[in-house]
Amino acid sequence: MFESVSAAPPDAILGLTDAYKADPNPEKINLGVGVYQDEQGRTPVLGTVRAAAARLAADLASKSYLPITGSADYAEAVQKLMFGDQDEIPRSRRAVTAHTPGGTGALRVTADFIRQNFADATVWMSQPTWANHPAVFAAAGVPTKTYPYFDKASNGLNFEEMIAALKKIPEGDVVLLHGCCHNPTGIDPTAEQWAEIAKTLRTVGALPLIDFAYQGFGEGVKEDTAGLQAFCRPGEELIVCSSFSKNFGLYRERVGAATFVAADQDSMLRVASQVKRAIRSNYSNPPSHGAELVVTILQDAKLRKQWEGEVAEMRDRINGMRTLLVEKLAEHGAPGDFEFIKRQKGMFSFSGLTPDQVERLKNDYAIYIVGSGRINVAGITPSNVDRLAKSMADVLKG
Ligand code: PLP
Ligand code: TYF
Repeated sequence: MFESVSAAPPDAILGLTDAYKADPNPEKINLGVGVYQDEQGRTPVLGTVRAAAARLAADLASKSYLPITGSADYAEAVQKLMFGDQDEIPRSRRAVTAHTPGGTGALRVTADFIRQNFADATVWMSQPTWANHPAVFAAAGVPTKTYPYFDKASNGLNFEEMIAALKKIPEGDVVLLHGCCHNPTGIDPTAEQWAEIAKTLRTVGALPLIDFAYQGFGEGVKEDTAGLQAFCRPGEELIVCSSFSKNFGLYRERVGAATFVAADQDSMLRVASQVKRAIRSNYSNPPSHGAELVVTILQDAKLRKQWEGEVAEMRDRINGMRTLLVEKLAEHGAPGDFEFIKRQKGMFSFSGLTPDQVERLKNDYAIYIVGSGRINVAGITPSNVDRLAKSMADVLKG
């Protein structure tokens, strides 16, 4: 039967890593997949993760199954991390958090939940958004549509058109927002804009779905919850899909969470039963190790503080590279104003490079960038920034 199977296209982002690995050029630069790298181009295991792993190895109690939604300790730690001092939601016990395999697992559980419980709902996504977003919802049979987000002219947010589109969304639809560090643009709404977005969704009766994959990479672990907070009003519903791949460097451990905030505890219990149903027929129950590492770090005051320092170090290095890249582009006479790169938040920079220019960078300079022109700033180092800026300047000059 397999002879009738046609080849599927590679993942637009992960496929780029394969092409990079196969490139024999010793000066090649990988700015594709969103993985943090240090000054030496390595993706290190965080010191806090090493310390937590050592503790877990010594104290390992059991490898029996976890509950379908994971451990209660993890759910509590995740809620504390994202809701912070604003603890009305955890206190009123109106949210259920399921530990999922990564942020992608959280999105898929959410997609299945939406399909099974709101059969007519459409999920609205920013234009552009993470390449995997439409695919995850499509795989679950959930229709998707887009709302305007990026303004090419200003390299900023097209807020007026975004709000105008959100105002037309039918009641009962779901609106996917990036909690911080928008992927791929690096452009986040301001606090005032978040408040207006929340108000608009409230008015039309749409359900907010926050994808929170980069907490700590924008302004800070606490600061980056500002957008989310706009939706946390007593009695209001929302869904949050968290990922700890980036901020704990736990990519391959697959640590994420889907949190469903209901109006009250009674409603939450019914939602929780449906979330469990969605998980049972998917992966049954989550893997434990990565989540145990996260809980160990977040529950220990000293490790927690140290972890915040490690996140700050990653954030500061990325921002340092933004500044350096802008300087180097000017030095090499790249045409245009690149100050916007410094204003963008998180790992990515939407560079404005055209698909043609991205292709030339790959073929002629062995520099790998996603076709949309998205650069993983975390892949820039003091040793490759000069060659990168010179190559970018070359292709930009035509
Ligand atoms: N959502 C966004 C916006 C992302 O950039 C990513 C990146 O990996 C994810 C979700 C998925 O995270 P994970 O790797 O934990 O599945
Ligand atoms: O956008 C990125 O680069 C990260 C990593 O299918 C990623 O979110 C990319 C593609 C993918 C899974 C993860």
